[in-house]
Amino acid sequence: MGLLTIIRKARLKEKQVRILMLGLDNAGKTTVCKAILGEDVDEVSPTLGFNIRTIVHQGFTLNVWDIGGQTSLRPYWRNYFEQTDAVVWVVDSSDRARMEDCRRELHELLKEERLVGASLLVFANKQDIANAMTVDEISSALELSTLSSSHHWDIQPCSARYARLTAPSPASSDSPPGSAAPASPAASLSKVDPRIMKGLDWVVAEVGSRVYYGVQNSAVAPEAVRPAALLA
Ligand SMILES: Nc1nc2c(ncn2[C@@H]2O[C@H](COP(=O)(O)OP(=O)(O)OP(=O)(O)O)[C@@H](O)[C@H]2O)c(=O)[nH]1
Ligand SMILES: [Mg+2]
Repeated sequence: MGLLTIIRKARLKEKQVRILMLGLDNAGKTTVCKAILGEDVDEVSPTLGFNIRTIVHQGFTLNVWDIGGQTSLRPYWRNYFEQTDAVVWVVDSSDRARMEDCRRELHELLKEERLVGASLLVFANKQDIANAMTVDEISSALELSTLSSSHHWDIQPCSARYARLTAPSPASSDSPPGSAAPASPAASLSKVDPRIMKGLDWVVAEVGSRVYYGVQNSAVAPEAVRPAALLA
């Protein structure tokens, strides 16, 4: 067993997970992070470098690298590949015009040797927008099934602006007089789309299983790869 393998196993045993969050610009990567952390999703601007966010989920510490997706920044993505346990690829499901760009960038990314064996979670974000592409349409447009020989993958539909969508408007309370006060907008801001949390569940289950059954970033034998989306 090589030294790097030993280090990776030790890190996973400590339940430290390194996640790269990538995707085209405007996909909603930063907003997804903010939603998970219960921050105000209205306060977001394009990421010009990267943000590191720490998310504790099911006893795992997820170190999430949220990296800017603008075209000029994409050549720098490779600086972050080392020791990646999982890639979270965020898609703007309403951006039909750039879905082919999205497919190309994803497949280029996953050719990278340092990412072989890293699990892939696709967030089909912005499902709240009318006429957003469905999970099936996005899976097909991104040709996810062709990635099965090298990566475990799953796809989750979601909306990072779920908190905003579900926040009660101040004038809309229909509580009878004397009843408990309705949830304040601030309280509802901390709500996150449960489908995002389901995606994180999948990531920790995937990465956690390697502690016992294998080591991340080793080449995965094709027969061992079973996309969760197909198992459901
Ligand atoms: N309707 C809707 N808008 C969203 C959603 N998620 C993000 N947005 C909006 O999409 C825009 C881009 O969001 P960001 O989180 O900055 O996107 P990003 O992927 O981090 O972009 P870069 O940092 O440039 O790579 C913002 O105006 C967000 O408010 C969503 O689920 N629904
Ligand atoms: Mg961003």
